[in-house]
Amino acid sequence: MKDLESLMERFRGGDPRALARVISYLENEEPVVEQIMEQIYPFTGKAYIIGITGSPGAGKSSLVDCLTSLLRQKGETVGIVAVDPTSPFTGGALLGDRIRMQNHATDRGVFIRSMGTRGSLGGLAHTTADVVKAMDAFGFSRVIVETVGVGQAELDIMHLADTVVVVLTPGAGDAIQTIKAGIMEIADVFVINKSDLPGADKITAEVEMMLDMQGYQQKWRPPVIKTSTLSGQGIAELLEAIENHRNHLLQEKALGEKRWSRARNETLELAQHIWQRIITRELEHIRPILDAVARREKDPYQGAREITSYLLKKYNK
Ligand SMILES: Nc1nc2c(ncn2[C@@H]2O[C@H](COP(=O)(O)OP(=O)(O)O)[C@@H](O)[C@H]2O)c(=O)[nH]1
Ligand SMILES: [Mg+2]
Repeated sequence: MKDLESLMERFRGGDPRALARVISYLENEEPVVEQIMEQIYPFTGKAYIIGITGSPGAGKSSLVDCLTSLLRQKGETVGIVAVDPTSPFTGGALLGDRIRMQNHATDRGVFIRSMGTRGSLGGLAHTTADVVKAMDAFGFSRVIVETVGVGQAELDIMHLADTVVVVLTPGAGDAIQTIKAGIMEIADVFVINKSDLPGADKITAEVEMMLDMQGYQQKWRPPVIKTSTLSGQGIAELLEAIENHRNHLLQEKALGEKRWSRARNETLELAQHIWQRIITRELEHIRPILDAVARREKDPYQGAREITSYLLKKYNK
């Protein structure tokens, strides 16, 4: 494909419009995805990936904005993926986000992309992982993934981060709800944002207490950091905590392991999705086997074996 060749050339040359185009392809699951991945994957693995999750309105985007400014001061380049599955505006952004983004609009060292409900083969988490790879391959030294922490999909998305930051705010029940959502377990760093509001100390103590109760056998105890994006309080400390966690992973040789199991899971999931698709596509052909099981002429195990051997024969090329 000729177009792809010139697109990739511009991508390698650092043209942000080429990156935007590549991401659109990845999001829309065009057949070209596989060709793009073949080209960009060898260049991935250099960026450090930071995940930021928390309830809507917790201040995630504001924190990303502050962190980005600080990272830029330190000479890092930053790719940002904002994932909001609840937003119907695919590729769009909330008004507040748009205004914030303007702080970095003219900065070549920053690239921001919003993603909505659109998922492809493997769903939103998988597409997000591919978009992160594109930013990584493009050469950003840090990629930040912001996602609304409400359910399993967001937890899945956070698995692609090297360091996961969970954002809480002063307010009744917030900490307790977070445990229920299973987010507590994936946090490497806790942030109590809006600590300019009353109640910040209380929730900080609550989280520390929960960490105490977990009776940390792990070598890393997530720090709890109070921030305010209004005053800038705690932002430098947050970045330091992220870098500390990164150093911890490197020291323990845990970063490589983390990334190894990520690559493994991703590949296996993809293979499973491919098989699921094949089965769906072949439903008409395997129908007689299913009917035979329904008539109790074959048992389900026998039926499954026959389907498998039929598919293996057919797709063995
Ligand atoms: N008081 C206070 N408000 C904040 C702080 N950070 C963000 N906000 C406000 O909280 C609202 C939601 O922020 P946003 O960053 O969009 O949250 P997100 O939905 O988690 O991305 C906005 O009106 C922000 O101005 C903070 O540190 N203190
Ligand atoms: Mg946001």
